[in-house]
Amino acid sequence: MQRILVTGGAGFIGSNFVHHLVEHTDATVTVLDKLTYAASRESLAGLPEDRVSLVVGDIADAAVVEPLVGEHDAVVHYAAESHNDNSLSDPSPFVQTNIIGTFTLLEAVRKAGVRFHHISTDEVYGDLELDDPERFTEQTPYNPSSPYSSTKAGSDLLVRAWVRSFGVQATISNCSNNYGPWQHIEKFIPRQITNVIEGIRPKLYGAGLNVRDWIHADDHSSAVWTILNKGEIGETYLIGADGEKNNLEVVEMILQHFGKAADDFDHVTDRAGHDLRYAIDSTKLRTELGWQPQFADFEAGLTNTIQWYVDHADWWRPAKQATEATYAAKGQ
Ligand code: NAD
Ligand code: TDX
Repeated sequence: MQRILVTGGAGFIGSNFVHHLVEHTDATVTVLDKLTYAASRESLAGLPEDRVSLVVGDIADAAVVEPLVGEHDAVVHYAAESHNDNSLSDPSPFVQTNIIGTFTLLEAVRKAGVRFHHISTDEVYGDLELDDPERFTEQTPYNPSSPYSSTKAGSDLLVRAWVRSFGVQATISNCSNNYGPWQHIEKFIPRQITNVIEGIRPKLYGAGLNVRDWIHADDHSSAVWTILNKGEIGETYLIGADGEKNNLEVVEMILQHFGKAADDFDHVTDRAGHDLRYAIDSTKLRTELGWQPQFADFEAGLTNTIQWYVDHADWWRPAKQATEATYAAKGQ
């Protein structure tokens, strides 16, 4: 599998995957990315030009997608509108990119006979009670809550139908919450790290008891490469690293890292329809394909990530004021 097309490869997790391919494989990579507000060319800077190229374009534009897909051996599809809060303010680009964009890619891989891997989220399963002993598995019924997660669920179902009806050679992965370098500062962990650096108190939605199952983006990348190479066509794999933490615990860790008092944060307006808890059982991926995460210690991974944001203020600071103004207008 030598020529790989990575959609959304200038975003947070997609760019991590491109770095992973350059470091751990001999594949050549084309990134197809619309360069929305969430993208960053800097995340791809310094990669070898004979291995990685960028095409700026929209995954929903068949005139761009179809010739490009035909020149590759596999498509790994990360491109999406990815932020729940934005999907509550304006769902329209979520339907366009996540559903129409995925449909456009599926038609292209169907015509060209190209292998497809679809990146999705655990949010398609809805949420769990805090004291539920069960975690999400590949058998959990779909029950998405937000415009974001419902469009991701819709895109997953399109992939399943294209496998069954047209014989498209596709796999799907549903991963839990990622953290690491290059994540946009609208997202929870980078927002709170950069708040503390800027002297702003962290902002917790509601009581802060909602639980997320954190995984380092590098572990997500190694899992996707494993599935692309060893996964069974038509199968879904859940990706997670047993990293459950509630939001309050994460904010307290960040405050402690900077030597601040544990209660030096604000409770703000809760997210509408806020999912309570996500938790992944990744037994299938571990036992059938032999994958294991490398960042088992969340606190160590968080410390590295904090240091990365300290060292890369030139990258995120230009977006900070506008990001906070958007939240402030919503009481968040
Ligand atoms: P991101 O918002 O950081 O990056 C998305 C990228 O897609 C950006 O570079 C953007 O420019 C590009 N893009 C958006 N619309 C496009 C279009 N129409 N055409 C071409 N490119 C377009 O997102 P992320 O957090 O890196 O998430 C990547 C994927 O992983 C998404 O599919 C998301 O659903 C999934 N995922 C994310 C997480 C998480 O915790 N962030 C967890 C599980 C799954
Ligand atoms: O300022 C905040 N305060 C806060 O308490 C923000 C931005 C978030 N939160 C809470 C909401 C969630 O419970 O933190 C948790 C994480 O929030 P997000 O970073 O917005 O992530 P989430 O909504 O869980 O979705 C993420 O994981 C699954 C990604 O954004 C999705 O793309 C992915 O599918």
